[in-house]
Amino acid sequence: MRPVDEIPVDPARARIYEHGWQSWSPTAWHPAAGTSPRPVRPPTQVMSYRPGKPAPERGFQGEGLLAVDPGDGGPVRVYSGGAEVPSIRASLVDGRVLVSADGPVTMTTGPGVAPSGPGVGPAGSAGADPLAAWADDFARAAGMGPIRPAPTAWCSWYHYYTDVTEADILENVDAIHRAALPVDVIQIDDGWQSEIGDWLTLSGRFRSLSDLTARIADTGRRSGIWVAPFLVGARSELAREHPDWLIGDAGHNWDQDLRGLDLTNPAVTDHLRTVFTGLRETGFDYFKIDFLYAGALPGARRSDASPLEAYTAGMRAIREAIGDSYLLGCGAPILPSVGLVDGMRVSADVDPSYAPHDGDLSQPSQAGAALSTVGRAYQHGRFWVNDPDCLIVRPAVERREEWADVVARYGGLRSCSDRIADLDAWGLDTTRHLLATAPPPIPFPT
Ligand code: 9PG
Repeated sequence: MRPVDEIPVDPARARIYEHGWQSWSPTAWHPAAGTSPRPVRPPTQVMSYRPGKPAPERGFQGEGLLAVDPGDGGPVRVYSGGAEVPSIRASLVDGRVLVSADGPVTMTTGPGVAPSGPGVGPAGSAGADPLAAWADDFARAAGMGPIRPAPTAWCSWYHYYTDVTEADILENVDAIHRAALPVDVIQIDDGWQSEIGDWLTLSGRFRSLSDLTARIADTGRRSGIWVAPFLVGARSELAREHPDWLIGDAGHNWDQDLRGLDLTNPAVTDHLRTVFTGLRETGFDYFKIDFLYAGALPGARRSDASPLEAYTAGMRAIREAIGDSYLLGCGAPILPSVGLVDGMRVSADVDPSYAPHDGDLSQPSQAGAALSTVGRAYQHGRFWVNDPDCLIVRPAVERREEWADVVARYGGLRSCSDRIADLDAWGLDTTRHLLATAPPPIPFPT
């Protein structure tokens, strides 16, 4: 880490904005005297924070972006780095915020002070959001084209999880149709595939994807599918057949160790083209691509391309294969994905429980999902359409009205994920209303 700046602040009012590496990494404004969320269990550093870049014990570490509001009425200073996304640290020492970084960083000052609201900025402040101004410049530098409006979707994950069956999908297609819910896309999530990495074969709970997409099309809807294209499970056939395609440690989930793919290997990008071309031909034109961090793991690859050059090549191969299908990123390095996806998950997973089970705000919980949805609100309409994660409003969801309010205010992409039959009248009305009122792909009013 090299020193970058030293700012005298009002220690009681100063705030620091820490931008996390990927979709699930907590992202918010914090009191400068505090410490940001940390992984509670070791594998979480890789899976939900930044692999190989643990934050210091105290203070803050933004990945490619950090901002300091001195709390004395002075301008907000926004620190950001280039293509390799430096880690930028800040800590409060004797009335000064010390900023350091492990790569080149530039500083801009915002036109105003950070917006107010819980977790958003200092109480009582008002004015233009300096992060919005920074994001306008970043998008321009990334050569961003126009942002397409997102379709509305129903997603199988937050009720069925990995146990989802073809019959479950059809039950909900039918219920959505009968209730005339304004759902454009039926999105099949994790559980359809035979293994993580084996995207050409089905789990025992699905019989035929082409029959399923045809049934969905019969109701006038489109089909969407979840794939974790850069992730490989130890149990998969792909891991057995192509050990030379694998890189790094991508964590542990589904009771198995996980690796990433070497996206600098042309055989790997050819394989990805085959997978996505096949899914497109099966009738899908909406792709939720997940665990994308696994394509950008640190470490050596076949060619000497950097991890983020490799990541970009993998993303481009997918885009080529799916044409103008809708592309939603998830578990994705945020800043390196600008210009590569239509929509982006900007938060940790939502969950029927309000608080994360282990206290880690990168883990499934309404609190974690709301934190970064608010903390990245300015990215909507500038980088892509923000996906705050699915609306869930069945009676079993704790503090469901609060989650519906977050989606109403900060949700760009509107998707729902309850079993429709479980909804009571309030849940069904709220789902219908929020799906029908998706905002345009332009920045939220501040
Ligand atoms: C499917 C899910 C859903 C969800 C995604 C993603 O082990 N983990 O750290 C872990 C993190 C996130 C996660 C699952 C596991 O959720 O965000 O919407 O698609 O994958 O498995």
